[in-house]
Amino acid sequence: MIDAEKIYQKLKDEKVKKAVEVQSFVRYKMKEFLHHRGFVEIPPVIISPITDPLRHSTYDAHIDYYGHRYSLTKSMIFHKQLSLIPFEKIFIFSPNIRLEPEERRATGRHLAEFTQLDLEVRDATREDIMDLVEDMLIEIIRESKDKFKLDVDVPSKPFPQVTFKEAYEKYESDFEVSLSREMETPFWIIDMPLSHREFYDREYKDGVLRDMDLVYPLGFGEAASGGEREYQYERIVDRIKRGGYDLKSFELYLEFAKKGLPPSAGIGIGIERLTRYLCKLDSVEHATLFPKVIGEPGI
Ligand code: ASN
Repeated sequence: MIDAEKIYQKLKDEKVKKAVEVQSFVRYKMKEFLHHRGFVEIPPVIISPITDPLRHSTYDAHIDYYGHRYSLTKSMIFHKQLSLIPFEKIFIFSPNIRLEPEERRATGRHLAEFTQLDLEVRDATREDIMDLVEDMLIEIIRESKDKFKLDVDVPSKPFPQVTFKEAYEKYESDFEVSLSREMETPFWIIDMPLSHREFYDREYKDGVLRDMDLVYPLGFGEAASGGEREYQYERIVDRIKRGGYDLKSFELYLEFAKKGLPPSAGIGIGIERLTRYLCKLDSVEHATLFPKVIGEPGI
């Protein structure tokens, strides 16, 4: 049952009000920053026959319309690649639906509906994107801290980097949580193995990818993920097969890949997670007015 009283009280919660104000400012500043760097904002895609299959388990959400099956967008990765046919640099405030399993509820970082600032740049390297994100976050954290008197440190460049292998050897599978608790500044985990990521992140050594996660310090966990992309038809086919997928599920995407996709790199930054980090909230559910908390009905 939907708890209307709880939702009503949340709308009067000063902590939530402030977080949404901070988020509004963050979105405005992100747009400004990216416009200055020559990016074009494209509108979000909410339903499509192609969406991110995602490596981790989420339940599929579909709607059927005139005999066509549309998925609700889990991420716009494929549309980002296609948007680089007309444009060199694009971004979207992309609403994503991910019907996450119950066990993710306790992370404080997952909602069934959230928004990511998703950006992609033609002919870019992973390092170009890391450099851009560092500049953008430093500016946004500094300006939000000043405007809202936030208790957050302004990081400096370059953010520390650790490879997946180093992190795994030190902390085993829980490395992201352990490192996040230990660090005092945002940092990158790079070179994820193929088994941990989707087929669209580019492989450069046997089974190692040209990709990266940005992680917040003080236990706030994953902030963003991205990488360089596979864009050549034959390589994409090979990666889909090695990922254990049926080629048929990606028929349409493969048709586009055959016609030609530009090389690119990009990243997606969770907006509610950034808000949570800036405002030091215990959960992303307090970073938005109408959260879809995992396992709990919302409006
Ligand atoms: N937005 C991510 C990226 O650019 C993909 C995702 O959200 N799964 O790599």
